[in-house]
Amino acid sequence: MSGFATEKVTEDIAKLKVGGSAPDSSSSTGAAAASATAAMSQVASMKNVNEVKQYIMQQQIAALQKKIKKKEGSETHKFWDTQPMAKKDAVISELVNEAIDKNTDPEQVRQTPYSMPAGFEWCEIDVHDEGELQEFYALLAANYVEDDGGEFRFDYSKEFLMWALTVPNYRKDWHVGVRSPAKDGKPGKLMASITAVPALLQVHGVQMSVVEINFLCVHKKLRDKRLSPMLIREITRRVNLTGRWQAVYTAGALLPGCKARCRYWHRTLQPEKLIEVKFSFLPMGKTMPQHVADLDLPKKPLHAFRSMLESDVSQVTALLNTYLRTLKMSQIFEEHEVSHVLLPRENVMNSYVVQGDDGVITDFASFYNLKSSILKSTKYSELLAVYSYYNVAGSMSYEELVTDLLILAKNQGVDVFNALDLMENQSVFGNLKFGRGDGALQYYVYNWNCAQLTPQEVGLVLV
Ligand code: MYA
Repeated sequence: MSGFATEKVTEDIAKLKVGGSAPDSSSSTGAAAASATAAMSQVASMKNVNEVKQYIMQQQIAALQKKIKKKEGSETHKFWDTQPMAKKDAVISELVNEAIDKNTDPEQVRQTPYSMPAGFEWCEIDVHDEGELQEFYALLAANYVEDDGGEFRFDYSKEFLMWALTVPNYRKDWHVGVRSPAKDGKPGKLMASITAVPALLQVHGVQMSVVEINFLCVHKKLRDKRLSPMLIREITRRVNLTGRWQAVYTAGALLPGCKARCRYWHRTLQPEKLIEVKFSFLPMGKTMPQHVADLDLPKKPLHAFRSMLESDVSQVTALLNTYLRTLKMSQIFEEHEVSHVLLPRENVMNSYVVQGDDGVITDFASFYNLKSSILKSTKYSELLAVYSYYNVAGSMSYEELVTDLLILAKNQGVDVFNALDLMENQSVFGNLKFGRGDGALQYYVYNWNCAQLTPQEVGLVLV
C-alpha cells in the first residue's frame, strides 16, 4: 500500500525509544514520580481541608478534560493524515463509493515486518494455546476500553476471545502482539495487541472482502509513545499481503474517515445494583420501589422463541442477509460464518428463532454476553451486560421482539441490556425504557470513500 512514508515510521519508533519503552523502565515512571512529588509539596503548603478538596477536584476535572479532548480528537493527526482516509470535515457526495488508494498489487507491499525498538518483538497470539490466551485475556482485562470516569472496564472472557477470533478462514498471523524485551532468559511480556478477522462487507450495494479490526490495546505503561500507529501499519501490511485493501472498525475516538456516529443505549434489568455501582441514577422524584416497578418485565417471553439450532443455519442466513442487504452498510454472512458466529455458546452468544408450523423460520433475535469489571465498588466486581446483536422480526413487531430479548436476558440474571442506535433499534428505545448512554461509537471503513451514514443505515455490529 502506498502512502506509508518511511520517515514517519522511523519517527514513530524513535518516540517509543525516547519514552523509555520497557514496562518497568524508568522514564515514564520517573516523570510520574516527579509530578507526584510536585503535587505532594503543593498539598503540603495548603492551609485547610477545603483547599485540599478543591485542589483534588481541579485535578480530577483536568484529567477528565484531557480524556475528553483525546476522544474528540485534534485537528491534525500525525498518523491518520498519512492514511487513505477522508479528512474529518470532508463532505462526500452520495455518488462516491470507491477505494481511496486504488493500488491492489500485493507485490508492492512491504514483504518484511516493520522494525521494532531494540528488544521489542512482534508475536502472533495463538488463542488455541491456553497460556497465550490467558496472557491476551490478562492484557485486555487490565488495559482495554474503560468509560470516561474510569468506573468500568470491558472484561472479555477467554471463551469470547476464542469465539471472536476464530471465525471461518481466520489467520493466526492476523492476531498480532508486541512483546517487551526478554529478561533472564524468559520471553517478554505481552504489552500490546491488534487483531483482524475476515468478513464480507456491503457498502451502498458494493460487496467486498474486508477485515474487521479489533482489540487494539497498548499496556498502560506504554501509552502515548506512538505504538498504535506501528500496530496499525503492521496489521495493514499483513492484510494487504493477502490481497485485501479495506477494513472496518469502530472506536470511541473520533478520527478521520468516520462513516457513522452511533451511540449506546441501556435498558436497566437490575435497577438496585446499577444504581449502587453508579452505572445509572435514580430518576428525580422516584423512590427505589417505584423505579423497580417501572422497569419490571413479564416473567416469560411473549412469543415462542427457541434457541437456534445447527439445522436452522441455512434459513437464518437467508433471513438475515435479505434484511441486511436493505441497509446502506452491512455485514453479509456465509452459512459457515452464521454457524460459527450465531449458534448459541454459553456465556458468549444467545440466539433464538421463531419457527412456524410449516417449518419456516420467521424471526431471529440475538445478543452477546460481555461483562465489565466494576473498578470502584467495594460490593460488586462485575457488571453483567449483554449487547443486542442481529435481529429480524417477521411475525411480530420489532418492539415485541426486543421485549422478548429483554425478558430472556433478565432470566439469565443479566444486569443491563445494551444496544446501539443502529438498524431498527432506535425505534423501540422510548417505549421499552432504554436510557441514552454517554459514549459515542464511531464506524470507519479503511481506504473507502462514501457519504456519511445515519445509524439506522448501519447493519454491522462489531463485538
Ligand atoms: S477500538 C479499541 C481501542 N482500544 C482502547 O480504547 C483500549 C484502551 N486504550 C488503549 O489501549 C490505547 O489508548 C490505544 C491508543 C491503543 C487506543 N483507533 O500509541 P499512541 C491514534 C485508531 O501514542 P495510545 C479498536 O480496537 C491517535 O489518534 N487509532 O496512543 C479498533 C493517534 O494518531 P494521530 C487510534 O493512547 C482499532 C495515535 O493513535 C485510536 O498509547 C482500529 C496515538 O498513538 C483508536 N481507537 O494508544 C485501528 N486511539 O496522531 C485502526 C488513538 O494520527 C485500524 N488512536 O491522531 C485501521 C485499519 C487497519 C487494517 C487495514 C487493512 C486493509
